[in-house]
Order: sequence, then structure tokens, then C-alpha cells
Amino acid sequence: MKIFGKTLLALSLAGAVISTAQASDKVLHVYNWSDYIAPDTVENFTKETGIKVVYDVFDSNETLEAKLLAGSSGYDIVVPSNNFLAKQIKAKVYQPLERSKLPNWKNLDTSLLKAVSVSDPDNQYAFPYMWGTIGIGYNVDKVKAALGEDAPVNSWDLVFNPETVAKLKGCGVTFLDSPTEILPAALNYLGFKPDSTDKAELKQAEALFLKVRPSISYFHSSKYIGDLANGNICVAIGYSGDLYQSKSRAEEAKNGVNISYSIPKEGAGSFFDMLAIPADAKNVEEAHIFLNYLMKPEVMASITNFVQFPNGNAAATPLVDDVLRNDPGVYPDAETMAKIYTFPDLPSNVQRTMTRSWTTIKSGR
Ligand code: N2P
Repeated sequence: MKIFGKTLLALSLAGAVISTAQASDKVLHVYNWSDYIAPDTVENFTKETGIKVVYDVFDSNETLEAKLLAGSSGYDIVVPSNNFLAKQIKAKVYQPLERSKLPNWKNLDTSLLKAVSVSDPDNQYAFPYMWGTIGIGYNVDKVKAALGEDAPVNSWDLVFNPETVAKLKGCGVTFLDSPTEILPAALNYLGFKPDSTDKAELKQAEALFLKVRPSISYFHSSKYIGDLANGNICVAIGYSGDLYQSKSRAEEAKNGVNISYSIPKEGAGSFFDMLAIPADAKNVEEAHIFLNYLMKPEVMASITNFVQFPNGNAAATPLVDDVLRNDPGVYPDAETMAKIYTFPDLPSNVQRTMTRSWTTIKSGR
């Protein structure tokens, strides 16, 4: 009996070793936006599940889309924005999610799910990870020094009024390198609908950009976080949480750089980034385990607390730091919400027109 017991123990130990070895063979390839996860999320996931994660980053929907459309991206999880989703679903680049493997789905924000179902009926292929606004991040002291106490930091005048932005040229003004998110801001500033697809109106948005182009240092969608924090630039049109991260980095560095974020009074765009599994993913089981892990309220709240973007998980909200929850720049209140617009689904021909215009804008002629 004793021997039998020992044998059993030995057998089960061997079993344990084998299953750990198997677990550590499991791998998952994640392709997410840069600066969009907490520093310990992936490590904690691996500790809990034994699944190794190969984690790559991008900073534009266009980059992600090119990889997905080319096929064999090698990724098991990707994070497209909602306005790119409908077209990509039609192009069959995603596979339907298996809800039975996602018991934590119940934690998601149902009104947000409904809103994004415009691009993905019944939320078959994707669900919201994080969202945010596109507004103005600025160095409070440098902007004041250049434009005085009345600097229009709450208005797109700051960057679209040629005389105003010219005075900021010396300290550095940057924009996201994102035609589909930035051209709408110019359209909106000109009094057109931000989702206008009218060629003549888009031409006027391009003309506006060409006027302010000499005052713009660069177009890039992630570099500004560090540059604003270090004082290398003074105004960045960027993603809300990224600009808050820039502010946090400056505070941690104690370098005297004081950064603020504003959602301009004329209105601002909002984006919704969606978690999805490519149709040709190799590690579908692991992908579902990762998605379900991300839907845990405590996991999602810890990500929001670090990246400072609101998330799509209703159950996580009470766990988010009060300072963030009460900051309308992070979690827009009703008044702020009223001036926020969304980016609609993007037909390929409109996207092409915008991309062409963007090339002209960036080259400045
Ligand atoms: C993350 C940037 C937010 C993603 N760093 C914009 N879709």
C-alpha cells in the first residue's frame, strides 16, 4: 500500500512536470499599439497560464491593416480601431470569437458593445479594449511664454490658426501621423462635418494644413510622448492617454516640465480600439485564454491605471484610480461627451483620397 502510494505520488509528480513543460511550450503572438498595456500584464499572464507571449507593437491602423491584408501576419491577437473594422471583416481577415471560451465577457460595457456593433454586428469578431480622444497636449509654461496668458489652449486655433501656430514653431508642434484621424479635425475646424467625404471639403482641409505646415516639426504617432515629456516639443496633437503618460513621465523625471491635456471646445474625435483574432492565427486557444484574461476587471483596471485610457470593461471601472475617473480629460463627463465625435466606417476609396492628401501635407507642397 505504501509503495503504491509512493508510486502514485511519483507518477503524479512526473505528470506535473510534463504538464508544466507542455504549458511552457505554448506561445501567443500579440500585436498591440505601443504604450497600451501595463508593464506587468504580460508577465502576470504568463505566470498564471504558462503561455509565453511574443509581444510586438505598432502605432498606426494603416501599418496594422497592411499586415492583415497581406496575410500570414503571424499574430494571434491584434487591435484595430473600430472605424477600420467593418472593411477588414468584409475582407475576411478575422475569425469569429468563441464566446463559450470567454466567460468574462459579462464584464464588458454593454452600451459600448452596442455602439461598436455598427461596424461588427452582434460583436461577432471583436470587443473594445480601450478608447480615448484626440486632443491637445501642451507644455503649459512654454506655450504661455510664446503666446501669453490668453493662449488658446482649449481651441484648435492653437494649431490651425497660421499666425498662432507660427509663434509656437520655435518650441515644436507635432501631429499624429494619421490621415483618417487628423483630417477630420481640420474639417471640423473649418465648419464641415468631421466625417465629410466631400472631395472639395477635403481639399480645403488639405489647404488649411498646407498653410500651417511650415510651423509643424513632424508627424508621428508615438514619438511625441517622450519629446513632450523632455521639453523637446511644446504642443502635440495626440491620443489622450499617451499625453497623460507624457505628463506622468515628466513628473517622474522631476524635470520641471508641466504638461496639460485639453479637448478643444470646437470638438474632438474619439477612437475605439478592438481586440480581434486574425483568421489565420495559429494559437487560437491561447488567444481566447488571453482575451478572457484581459476581461478580468482587476487586470483591465490595472492597465487603465497605467496607460490612462478608459477601457471597455464596466466591471473594471470601480477599480480605476479616482483621480483618473474624475478627470474629464480621461473619462469625459456629459458636457465633454457632447463635443466628441466618432470616426465612421471608412470606405476604401475615401481612405485612399485621405492618404494621398496626407502625402501632400507631409511633404508640404
Ligand atoms: C496607444 C495609442 C492609442 C491608440 N499608445 C489609438 N488608436
